[in-house]
Formats: sequence, structure tokens, C-alpha cells
Amino acid sequence: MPDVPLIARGRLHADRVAFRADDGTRTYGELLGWSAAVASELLDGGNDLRRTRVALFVAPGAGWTAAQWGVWRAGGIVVPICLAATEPEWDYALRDSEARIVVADAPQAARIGPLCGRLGLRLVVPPATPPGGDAAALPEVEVGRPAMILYTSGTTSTPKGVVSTHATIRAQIESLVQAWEWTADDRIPLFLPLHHIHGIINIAGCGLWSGAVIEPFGRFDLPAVLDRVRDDAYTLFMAVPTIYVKLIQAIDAAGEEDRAAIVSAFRRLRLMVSGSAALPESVHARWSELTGQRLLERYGMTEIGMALSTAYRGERRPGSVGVPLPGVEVRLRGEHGGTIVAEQEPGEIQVRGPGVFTGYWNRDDATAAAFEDGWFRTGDVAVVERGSYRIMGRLSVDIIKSGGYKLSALEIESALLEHPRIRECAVVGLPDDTWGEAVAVACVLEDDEPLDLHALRAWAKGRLSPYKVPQRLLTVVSLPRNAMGKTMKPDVKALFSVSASRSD
Ligand code: MCA
Ligand code: AMP
Repeated sequence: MPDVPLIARGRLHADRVAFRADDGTRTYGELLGWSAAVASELLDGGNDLRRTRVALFVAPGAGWTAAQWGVWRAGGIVVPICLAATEPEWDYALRDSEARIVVADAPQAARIGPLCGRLGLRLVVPPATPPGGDAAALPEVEVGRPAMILYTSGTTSTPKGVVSTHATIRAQIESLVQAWEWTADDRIPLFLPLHHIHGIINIAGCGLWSGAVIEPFGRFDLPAVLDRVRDDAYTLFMAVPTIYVKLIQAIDAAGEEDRAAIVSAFRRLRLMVSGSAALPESVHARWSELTGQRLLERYGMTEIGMALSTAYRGERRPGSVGVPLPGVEVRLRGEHGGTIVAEQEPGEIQVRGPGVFTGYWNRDDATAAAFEDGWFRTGDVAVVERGSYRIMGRLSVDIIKSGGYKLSALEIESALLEHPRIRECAVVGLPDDTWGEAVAVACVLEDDEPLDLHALRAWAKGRLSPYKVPQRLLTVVSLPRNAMGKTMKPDVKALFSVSASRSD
């Protein structure tokens, strides 16, 4: 029976290595057999999961892809879960997506098992290696069927599920494969988490589509990644700006011999890409000076995949995110309506094309509000400068980008308000050399005792993923509000600079 596109492509490369890790290699053929076994187990005698939501709670690697393909081949919708999140966050994603099944590897099953029990979810632990034997007959899955729900934080206090189909995923992948000239000879490290599209689509999806080799890491293990770069293990490298900042720091701190070996190894890669957050021009320049690599910068979003990219062959101007990718249409919309045609005039980026998501899960109003005449409203503001786009900022002050993660100030505020000593709070993103933006909170307390940042962080880590936990804290007598009583976030940001200059 016909497979969904990404899996059908796997058949073209059956004998090639798909994943290489410390515990060995897995071929595309093994992924096919393994995922068929996962699908049979999920079907459990049935003939089609018919869009059942199946949460993935699996460490990055071949087992993750076998699980993803297994859900797809059984006709289900994959809901990748952040392994570093807290139990309340897992609870939210499982309930909101109306998941019925959780697929977990053995170590993760021990962590998620109790919650599955409480929510009455079926927990499936697939074989840890590709099994032999026959699989059940698998359903025919149409390309318009929803394939994945990814949770994204935004301008609401709870994350929204972004629904993509097999067809939108295919369009997102094919656009990048074409633009960046992926081939089966490519080899790429995968150290970004597998609950966002940077890891799922740009790295794993494009790699698997192309028959390339993927080297998974459980997390961004800087020394291990550098060792493999020195071994000439890769042709491609994709990361968020924070990772380039950390690599520059590591290279600057290395001894002369190590440093020479590392920079010459980076120099030999065919392409290095930065995205998920703004790449500071200083980082672009320093990386180029160190390694000779001009980072390719691209702009995208969970809802649309990648939209803009600087050239694979051609100019990669610092500060620019280039031009629309193949198959993607982009327009800038002015504050009072109308499409902007003049250079240097700012407008909201709006996107249309076959890679755009179909809607937010169970949120028709939010979906309707996210589109204008069929164009997706990104909420990001850009200008066109000498023919290519430059991102200027965001329409919402409540969205923060820290280390490539998109965070909602409202979501963090609502978690912090559960602290018994916090009466009111306002969360903002402050410019930060390493993280891009750092999460900062201004609090009005219930009492006059000081509140310690370390204690607050420890408390918050029980409720929020570690990367959402505030890095800066200021206690204030009252929050700056306008006549309507709304917190004025720019004024909250200013409070932090006043306090920093006072402590200088
Ligand atoms: C880790 N920490 C953070 C972050 N990450 N704090 C703020 N922001 C972060 N992003 C904290 C940890 O909680 C810990 O605190 C301390 O920093 C060190 O943690 P560690 O795990 O060692 O840090 P790391 O491994 O160096 O992680 C940094 C990272 C990671 C690799 C940059 O944040 C990361 O993987 N970011 C990429 C996320 C991503 O894939 N975004 C793409 C979204 P403590 O010491 O207190 O424990 S998709 C997207 O945006 C669109 C579509 C797109 O265009 O791609
Ligand atoms: P996410 O919702 O996690 O998919 O993050 C998407 C957001 O990341 C976009 O709306 C932008 O604000 C930001 N973003 C992604 N790539 C870039 C980039 N190259 N430059 C600036 N911002 C970016």
C-alpha cells in the first residue's frame, strides 16, 4: 500500500545508514521494519488509528523516528513532547491534544508512566532495536490527513497545538532540500530538541528525505559535538544563534593547537545555518572571521516552516534573512492595511504556500484570527533592504525568544502568580548576549521580605520547563500601568536597566 511521502522516500535509500550513534548505526531499511512493528503494536488488531493523537516521549535518535513513522503508518497524529518539561506541562499537552496513546522508550516510560496511569492513557514501549517478523497490514493514509501537532507558546497564556498534515510537512521539507541542495552524501548532527521544527523538519526531516546520515545527541553536548566536527563527521551544521555564541566562547578558550584543528574542521563543512532567532551581526562577523564560514540565515515559524533564507549560492549579508524559499510567498502588510512595496518601510510578515499549517488544534477562533485573506500573520515585523528581508522585531511584547525557544510572557506570569508570595508580576525579555533575550520578572510581593532569585528559580522549575524560568528578578512596590490598568511592558523593561545602572 502507498506510504506517506517521507516514509516512501525511505525505501529509495533502504541500504544506506540513516542514523549513526555511539551504539551503532541504523539503516533506512531498519527504520522501515522497526516503524512497521511500532505501527502493528499501535493498531493492536485494528486497521487504522484514524487520526488518534499519539504523544511521543522518546529520546532523539533512530528510535524517535521509528516511533514517528510508526504512528504515521498506523494512521495516527504524532504529538512530540518536550522531554525537559515539567509534569504540569506534559499534563497540559496530553489533555489539550486529547492524546489517547503515549509511545515512550523505556527510560522515558518510567517518567511519564504515572501520569499516563492518572489520565487513563495507553502506554506503548516499542522494542529498543528493530525487531524481525511480520507486521500487520497497514492503512492507506491520504496526504491531507493531519500528521503532527506541535505546541507553540504565543500571545495566549497556554500553548497552542499547531496542526500540520503529511502534505504540508512534505512541502516544508522539499523547499529546504531544494534551496540548500541536500543530497544522500550529507551528514548532519542533531542536537536540537525534537519537539520543535528546527530539529524535526529542518534537520531530521530533510536528512531522512535525502537519504543522508543523522548523528543524534541527547542534548547539545558541546565537547562531543566539537570532537565529531574535528573528525570531519559532517557536511552540514544547523543551530540557533546561542549555540554559535557558545561555540565562539569555546574556541576562544581553547589552546592554540585545538583551536586551529577546530576552526579548520568547521571551514571544511559545505554549509552552516543559523535560525530560530535573530543572529547578531557581531556573531555572524566573528564566526566568519574564525572559520571562514558565512552563516546562512533563515527565518521561519512553527506554523509555516521556513519562509525566508539567504542564498546557498550567493550573498549572505549579516542582518538579512534573505528572500522567500521555493514555493513560499511572502508579503509585508502595513499597520493600516495594504501591502508594502517600498524598501525600508516596515510591515508584518505574512506567508502563504503549501507548507502553511492547517490550524490550531481545537481553536477555531485563534486559527481564524491568524489569517488575513488566506495569508498567515506571523506577528513579526520586517523591512526589505536592497532586495532582501531584515527582521525588525515582533508586534507582541509578550513573546520572548531565549536560546531559540519561543516563550510566552503570559504563560510564565500565570505560573509565577501561583507563588504564595507573589501578588502581581510582569515578565519581559531583556537583551542578552548569549540567549538573545533573557526572561526577567518584576514582582510585587505580598510582604516586605526579600525574594531570592535562586529560590524562585528552584520553585519555578517544578512548574515550568527550565528554559522558561526567569533569569532576572526585580521586586517593585507597584508595576507601571496605564490608565486602563494594563501593565506597560516597555516601562517594565526600563525598570531593569535603571536597576542595573544603580548596581554598577
Ligand atoms: C538552557 N537553559 C536556558 C535555555 N536552555 N535558559 C534560557 N533559555 C534557554 N534556551 C538553562 C538551563 O535551564 C540551565 O539552567 C542552563 O541554562 C544550562 O543548561 P544547558 O542544558 O547546559 O544549556 P545548553 O544545553 O547549552 O542549552 C542551550 C541550547 C538549548 C542548546 C541553546 O536552549 C536549545 O536546544 N535551544 C534550541 C531550541 C530550539 O530548537 N528552538 C527551535 C524552535 P540551570 O543551570 O539553572 O539548570 S523552532 C523555531 O524556533 C522556528 C520554527 C525556527 O525558525 O526554527
Ligand atoms: P517558533 O514559534 O518557535 O516557531 O518561533 C518562530 C519565531 O522565531 C518567529 O516568529 C520569529 O520571531 C523567530 N525567528 C525565527 N527565525 C528567525 C530569524 N532568523 N531572525 C529573527 N527571528 C527569527
